[in-house]
Amino acid sequence: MVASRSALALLHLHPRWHSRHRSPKPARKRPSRALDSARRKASPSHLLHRSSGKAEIMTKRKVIIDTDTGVDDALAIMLLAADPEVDILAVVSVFGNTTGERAADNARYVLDICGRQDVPVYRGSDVPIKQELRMNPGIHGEDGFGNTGLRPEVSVATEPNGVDVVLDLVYQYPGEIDYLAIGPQTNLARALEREPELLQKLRSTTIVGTLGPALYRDTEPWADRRFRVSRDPNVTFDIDAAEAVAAHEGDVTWCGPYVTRQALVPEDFFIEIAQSTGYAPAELITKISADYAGFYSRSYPQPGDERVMGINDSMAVAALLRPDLITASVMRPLQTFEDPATGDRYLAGVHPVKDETRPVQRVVVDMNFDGVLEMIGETLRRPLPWR
Ligand SMILES: [Ca+2]
Repeated sequence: MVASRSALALLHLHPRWHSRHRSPKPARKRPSRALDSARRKASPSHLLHRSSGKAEIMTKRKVIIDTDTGVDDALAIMLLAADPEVDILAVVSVFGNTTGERAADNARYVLDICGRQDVPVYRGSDVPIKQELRMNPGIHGEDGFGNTGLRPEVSVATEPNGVDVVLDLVYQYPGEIDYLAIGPQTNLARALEREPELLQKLRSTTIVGTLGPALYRDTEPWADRRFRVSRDPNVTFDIDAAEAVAAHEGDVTWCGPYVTRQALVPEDFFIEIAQSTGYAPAELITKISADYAGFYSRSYPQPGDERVMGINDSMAVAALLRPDLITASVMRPLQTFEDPATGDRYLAGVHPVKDETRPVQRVVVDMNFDGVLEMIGETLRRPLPWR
């Protein structure tokens, strides 16, 4: 009896554990419109796994990455690019930390550095659904890469459009894809306009955004020191997109700054790995993060003036790949709040009202930060090539 109670407690704390390990739904045929079929042939989604002398087919986890590639996005992409059990079907760009164009090229650059030329990158949304375009040059530099000017040998083409590719992949692999959105949710919203059941056709959707869980009847959830610096740009830069995602049913997990800003990693952590290994991915992080770490160190002063940096987007990757690292989450409907001083609008998970009709989505409350850091360290110390 004790054992079964423990098992229930585990499921309660980690509600996605069950859903992440369910069997994929049977595939449904649908014609592909924009997908590069050559790429699919080049990267099989199955690999031969040998154990106990017998050959077994092990299905890789299929992931789409939707990114406004800045510094922490680069690290997040690396975590997925290095994982032999992950098949990155596509990387789609979105404006945010930088322009959509640079976000695409930066993602290409990261993947090339990691030896993952096989992973395709597509241009997604360059502007929000309705509101004016805003970006984050003060944190990630004009180019998203700390004004280093690094660019891939070949820029990402404007066609096919990333939203078309996402829809094609979802129809090709219904119920099998884990979607990771680590920028504004504009691509998701545009895909939802065309496929209202998108989130139900995905295996899961993990998003960096929301203020987290609002206190009971709180009307000002943004008034928290964790948000005083850069707030929640992924949501505020396109609130209409965020609201569209929040309004649809699906296995959606929001991992916002409430969680991610708690983990400020010493800059020396990355410098030490780069210097001791000489590996290109770790060296890239140290190259592009000098200004980024300066921003975080000024914004969140540390004892002894230690320089630190945020790893926001890596938290979402950890939540996706290692749900055991989520130490607490709550299921909540999401509600929009407006800060009258700035006019910025936010989403926060609120307590359900009587006869609640809004979709209930998962809001991460806390994570095992040491576990996430260990995951990052193991990744960056892994010799190339990563495939
Ligand atoms: Ca991001």
